[in-house]
Amino acid sequence: AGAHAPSGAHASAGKAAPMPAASGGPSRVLHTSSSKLLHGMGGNVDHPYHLINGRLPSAPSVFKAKPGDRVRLRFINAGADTAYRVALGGHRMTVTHTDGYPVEHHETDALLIAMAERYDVIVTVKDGTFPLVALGEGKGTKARALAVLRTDNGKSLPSPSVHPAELDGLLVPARKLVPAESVAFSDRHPDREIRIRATGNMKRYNWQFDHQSYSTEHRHPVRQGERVRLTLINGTDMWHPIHLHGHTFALTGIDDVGTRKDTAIVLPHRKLVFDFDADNPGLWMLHCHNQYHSESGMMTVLGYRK
Ligand SMILES: [Cu+2]
Repeated sequence: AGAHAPSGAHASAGKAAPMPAASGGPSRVLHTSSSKLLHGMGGNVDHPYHLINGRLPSAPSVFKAKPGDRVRLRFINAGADTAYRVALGGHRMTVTHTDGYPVEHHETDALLIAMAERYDVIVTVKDGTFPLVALGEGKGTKARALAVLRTDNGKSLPSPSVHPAELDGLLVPARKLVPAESVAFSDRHPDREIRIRATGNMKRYNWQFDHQSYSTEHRHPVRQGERVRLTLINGTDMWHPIHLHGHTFALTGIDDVGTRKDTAIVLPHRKLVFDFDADNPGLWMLHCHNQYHSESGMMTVLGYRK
C-alpha cells in the first residue's frame, strides 16, 4: 500500500435565521424533518446549500489517489444545524479516531456525524471514481454535499444526486467505538455528579438547560482533581449534540464502552452520561452545538473552584 497525503474533508452548511426574517426575506424554517436515526426532527433550518470544503455538489472537490493507496479521510461537521450521514461509494471505512481520540479500528459503511463531531477513517482505495456523500440527516434527499475520490484522469463526475448504497448500510454509532487502551479511562468512582436537563420546544424556540436562560453568573462548580460524572437528561422532543470545552469525556451510560469524546448526541427523551477528569482549571462552556439552540440559550458554564 502506498503512502498518500492525508485528505481533508469537512461539511458545512450555509447560514440562515431559524425564524422568518423581520426584513421579509425567505423563511428558512424547516417544517417537515424526520430521521429514524435521530428519533425525530433532524434540524430546524432548510439550508439552501450543503458544502464539502466550500464546494457545491455540482462542482465538487476531487481528491486524486492510486488504486491500493491507504487514504485517511478526516471528517469535521462544521455545520450549524445539520447532522450528516457520510459514506464513500464502493468502500468500507475503517474508523480510527473520533474527536481526535484513537479507537480500536472498526469497519463501517456509514457514519452519522453531528455538529462539531470529528471522525478519522482510513480507506484502501479501489480503482475508479467514487462519490463521498454527506446527506443532511432527516432533511430530505436534496440536502446533500458531495466530494469525489478518483484514481483515473477522467473528467466525468458523479451526479450531484448520487446516493451510494453504503449510506443505507452498516452504521456504527460513536458509543460502540471502543477507546484505544492508551486513552481508556481507569475505573474510578466519580467524586462529583452533575445533572442537567435539556428543556425547550420548537414552538417557543426556548432551548435551554434546566429552563434557565444562559448566564455567565450561573456556573456548575467542579474542583481540580475530581472525576466528574455528568448526566444530561434530554427532556425535549429533539436530539442535541452536547459539547464540552476543555475536556474529553468518556461515555459511561448503560451499554456504553467508554468512548472518548467531546461532543455526543443525546436523542429525544434519552439521557447522556459521561465522566471526565477535572484537570484543566478555568471556565468552560457546556452547550448544545446546534448553533440556533445555543443562541437560544442552551449553554452553561463549568467553573473550577479553588
Ligand atoms: Cu440542541
